[in-house]
Amino acid sequence: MNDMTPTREQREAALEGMGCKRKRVEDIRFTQGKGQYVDDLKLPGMVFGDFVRSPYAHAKVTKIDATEALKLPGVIAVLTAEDLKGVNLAWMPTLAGDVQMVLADGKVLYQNQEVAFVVAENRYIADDAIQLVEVEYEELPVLVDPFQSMAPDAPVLRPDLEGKMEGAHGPRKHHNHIFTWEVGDKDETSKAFAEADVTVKELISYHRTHPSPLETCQCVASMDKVKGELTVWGTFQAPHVIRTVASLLSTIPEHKIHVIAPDIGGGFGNKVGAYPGYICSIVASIVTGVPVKWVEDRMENLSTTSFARDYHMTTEIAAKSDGTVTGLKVHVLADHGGFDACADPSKWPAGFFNIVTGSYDFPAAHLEVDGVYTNKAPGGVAYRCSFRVTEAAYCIERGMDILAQKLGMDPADLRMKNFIKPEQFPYQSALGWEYDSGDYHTAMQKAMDTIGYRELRAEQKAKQEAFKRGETREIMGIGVSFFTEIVGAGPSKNCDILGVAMFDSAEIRVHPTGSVISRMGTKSQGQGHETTWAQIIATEIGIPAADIMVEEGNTDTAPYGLGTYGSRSTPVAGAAIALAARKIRNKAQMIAAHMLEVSEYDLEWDVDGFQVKGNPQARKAMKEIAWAAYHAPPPGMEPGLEAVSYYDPPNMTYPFGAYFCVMDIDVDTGVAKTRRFYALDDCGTRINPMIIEGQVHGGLTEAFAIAMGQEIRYDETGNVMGASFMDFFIPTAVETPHWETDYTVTPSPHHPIGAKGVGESPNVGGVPAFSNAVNDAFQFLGSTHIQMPHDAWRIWQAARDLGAHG
Ligand code: MCN
Ligand code: CUM
Repeated sequence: MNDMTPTREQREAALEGMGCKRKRVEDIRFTQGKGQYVDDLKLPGMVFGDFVRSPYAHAKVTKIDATEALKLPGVIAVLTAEDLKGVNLAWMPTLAGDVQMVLADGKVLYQNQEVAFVVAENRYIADDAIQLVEVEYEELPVLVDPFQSMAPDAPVLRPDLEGKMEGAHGPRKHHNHIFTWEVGDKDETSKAFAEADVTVKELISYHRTHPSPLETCQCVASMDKVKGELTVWGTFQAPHVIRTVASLLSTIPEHKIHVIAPDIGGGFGNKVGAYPGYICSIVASIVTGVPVKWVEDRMENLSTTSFARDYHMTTEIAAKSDGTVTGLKVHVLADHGGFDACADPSKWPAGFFNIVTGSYDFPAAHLEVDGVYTNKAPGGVAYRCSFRVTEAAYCIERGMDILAQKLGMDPADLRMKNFIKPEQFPYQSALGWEYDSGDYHTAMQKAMDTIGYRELRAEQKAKQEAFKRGETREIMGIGVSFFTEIVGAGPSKNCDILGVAMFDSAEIRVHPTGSVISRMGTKSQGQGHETTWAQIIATEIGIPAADIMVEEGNTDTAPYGLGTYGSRSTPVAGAAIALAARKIRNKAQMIAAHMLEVSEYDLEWDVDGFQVKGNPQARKAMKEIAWAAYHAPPPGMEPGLEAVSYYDPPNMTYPFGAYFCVMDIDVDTGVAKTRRFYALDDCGTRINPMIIEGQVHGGLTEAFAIAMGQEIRYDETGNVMGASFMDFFIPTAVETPHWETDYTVTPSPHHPIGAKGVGESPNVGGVPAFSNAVNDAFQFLGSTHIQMPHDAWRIWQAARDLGAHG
């Protein structure tokens, strides 16, 4: 070996494979303003579409007159529900098994609902024309409170469902009822409650909020009437699903539909669903024969395109006097707005909310969810949530704190006592999940030691006494949160979207010179897939990540996949990538054996090539093997070096984490300052520690926003408050706390590289940590539960109601 021969460590470092803090390759274009987003697209002859929207939350639409609008120079068309009926698209199916108006068909069900679609030469003309479309409304009684939805005299929101007492998920109890979803053993649970030493019960509400990505939802639809081909560029988290849905709805054959998701400026779940803007743009392009662009503004995005949460969870826990939990009972009232357009796998009307037993060994549990209609925007689930896992984590983590308070126990100790033990994995939960792996005690202990938990409790106690003596107006809260996530939807046995199983895919092609193009069925919106997917391939086939190009989002070139949401990309596509790479490595082994004139069984893999066992000098690097694959493959072997893998996961993955929030609250102003926030995450094998840290920082910032103020609120007439960034809390660097991150590694036993998802964990664990901190601060004044969001005004009110203002 001469001095120039790289060492094994150097060869390994050159790969920038799994475990490497590789810098994000996509940022080279993003930070230079060179990303290509939908709105950057300018096609010859392209026109613009925009919506006439309803000012009322509930009204009959008695007349739409576009005469004056059509007279405005530059206006090309005005589409209404009547026009869409001609192509059978006035209503569209939702992912949740409901139907949704594309344009108001006789009535509107929420403020800013789409009433007509104006198509004009440019956006300015379209906006002017909107003012000229004359719409007559007849106001109807408005229903905003989900607790009133099923009152006997509640207004009928959905006359189209009148008399239909069977919904997509079973029987309906009332004209505004959508579904009841029941899981668990009711009798067992009742028995646990009857025999309990201690029980607690609380209504824990998770308010309505919105993912609000910086880039709003948008698309460009272009129908080539000569070829009969439709191309749609759009902000799609799941491009293939959009293609299939577009084909089913339009009857254009699927191979003649090209769906392209270019760079996406944040999704956070907002870009999973199908919205009226997409349908109207497609129809308008079919009608006009020119490309039609639709770009939402901020208010439209916040007030109509999906929402998140709006879960009202009556939570009961039964326990022994020593703190051992024996039963959990949860009833959820779920506000779905005017249409049930929740984005869940088909069989899961409340997502994976039945992870609500959390990290604890509940012998018995029972859950019931009722979905109801109200005069609010449809959508739901989306916002860094893993299909209602964030609501579930909030529910159980608040619940455990409330139980600790009743028992007079420390909330961290109560959790430790009830954790599922390492030897219990794989663990069967009372509500039907099989947790793959976990080591909760180790994670919790590490978190407590790092943050100095006992010292903080001592400090808090001293502060409470000082407060009572009138020496300070500041109180201190310590928020404890330990979450178990469930990500990786999902196994075809129980996960599908509109009947398509939720597998994912990867295709890898090694070129003759040893560089690689790879394509996946997922679609990054900021998660850094171009960086991390290359790292998996680099480790698996020994080609440097820098020589591997990752491409997502073009349905013509990428293998069919179900997209990116529910932190499913690593658990599902990540596995497909590893398995496709292993197919390549297997073929490479045969080629290397031929080149070295040995049996393939005499070879072993080493970093970036195959070597003869016991004679490492005799080796062939993957680059040499790639060349041979194209010019001199072994006799009888097909040339080329590429592979495709479709992966149907055997189970979900269950990441977990221990989060602690230390907060100081001024009772006179209601201002809460986060002194420390510590987040320990376990997502199994870590592909890129820096990307994970970025994901955690982002998710925690969103958790902070949600817990501390972000809200989509409605007044009693259904006016949506907070539909602009003036009112909707978006934390900047000024408000955002400093994040301390940490980790443990408990690999997933069923995932080819042991990795679990992480993208949504910080939101799932973060919200309860913040809320528990606020609640913990006020406990000593006799408070049991303060509802979110905890903005200064509401904290001030809570302090006043507890008599803290003297
Ligand atoms: N990762 C890793 N090691 C692991 C797990 C993940 O290095 N053990 C890396 C992955 O390779 C990937 C990233 O972390 O680059 C996120 O992976 P994963 O947890 O699999 O989540 P997804 O890629 O499926 O992303 C979806 C998730 C969701 S559902 C929301 S919502 C959310 C989130 O990602 N939206 C985001 N993070 C976001 N981050 C940005 N910047 N923008 C969004 O819209
Ligand atoms: Cu639930 S928000 Mo993400 O699944 O895109």
